[in-house]
Amino acid sequence: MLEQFEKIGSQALAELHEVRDLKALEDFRLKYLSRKGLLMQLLSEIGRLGPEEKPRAGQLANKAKNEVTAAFEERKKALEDAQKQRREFVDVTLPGIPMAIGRPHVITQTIDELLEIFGRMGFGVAYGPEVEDEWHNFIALNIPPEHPARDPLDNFYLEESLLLRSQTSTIQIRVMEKQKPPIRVVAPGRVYRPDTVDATHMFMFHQLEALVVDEGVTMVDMKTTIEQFIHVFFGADTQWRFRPSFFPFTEPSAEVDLLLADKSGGERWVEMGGCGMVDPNVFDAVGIDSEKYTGWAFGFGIERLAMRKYAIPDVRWFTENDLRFLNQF
Ligand code: 2NL
Repeated sequence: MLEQFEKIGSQALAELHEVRDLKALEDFRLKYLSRKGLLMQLLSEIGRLGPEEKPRAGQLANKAKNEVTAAFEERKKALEDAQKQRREFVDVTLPGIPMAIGRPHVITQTIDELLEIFGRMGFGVAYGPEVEDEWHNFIALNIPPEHPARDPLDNFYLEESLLLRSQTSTIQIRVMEKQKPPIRVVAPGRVYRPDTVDATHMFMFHQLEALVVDEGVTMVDMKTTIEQFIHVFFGADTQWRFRPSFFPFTEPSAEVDLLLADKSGGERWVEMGGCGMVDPNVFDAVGIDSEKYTGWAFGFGIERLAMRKYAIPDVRWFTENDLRFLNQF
């Protein structure tokens, strides 16, 4: 009986030595240490021994139980630590998780393309402030105080006669104030008008303006430049037309229309922007000799250009930050 106590103890320790995972450890616990396990059975049998064997048996049984329990706890901790480490292990040889790479917004891409095309035709680039004074936004552009374009309800006025510019012509005025002819420049930028937002209107959009001033500049230069641009940007077979119009800052003036396929398979003329020969009053305002110099200018809506080129039906999509839209460009 006494040898059996020692045998079971060392047998348990030997088996525990072979335990490699927590599942086997649990099997081990059930076999030896649980209420019906072998070691507990031995302890319960002590009661049936004679008085001369009992103390020694109790000693051995308790020693075996304590040793096995201690070894069990040690093993358990070791296995749990190993498992935790395995969970935290980083395999540096695995391929990395690719970073999501961003891209320029479709409007930025369009502006880049416009600057590239006009750059190849010899145009420089100018920028200007989005908060403007009435001189650059209206007065120098020959827009008188009573003109409807100056209506407070049609502009974002700030304090002290400042406003968010309603057209990028303000940049061209600033260019002509600083620089004397020859001038050959395009000006991209944001403009602001309090329009009710729908598929074709926003309170903010982008414009590209061009301005050419030199001696002997005529409407032929304007028409040729616009045609070259349309053929490069939209394709050489794109049809377009001038339609007579009026702007306070140009005389004569024209709207530029593109011929586009419409939904029902037909065609229709759509407006892209306006242009014209710089009004002599504008030259007078910036101190350029209107007897010596002539010039032409246009203003195109950049959203409109992108919408026509990529068949985008709704101007609101540009500012919704929906990646399903943006990732297509
Ligand atoms: C439109 C019309 C236009 C201009 C902008 C311009 C600038 C100066 C002098 C004369 Cl400094 N003209 N710019 C000329 C004609 C039309 O824009 O409907 N844009 C969307």
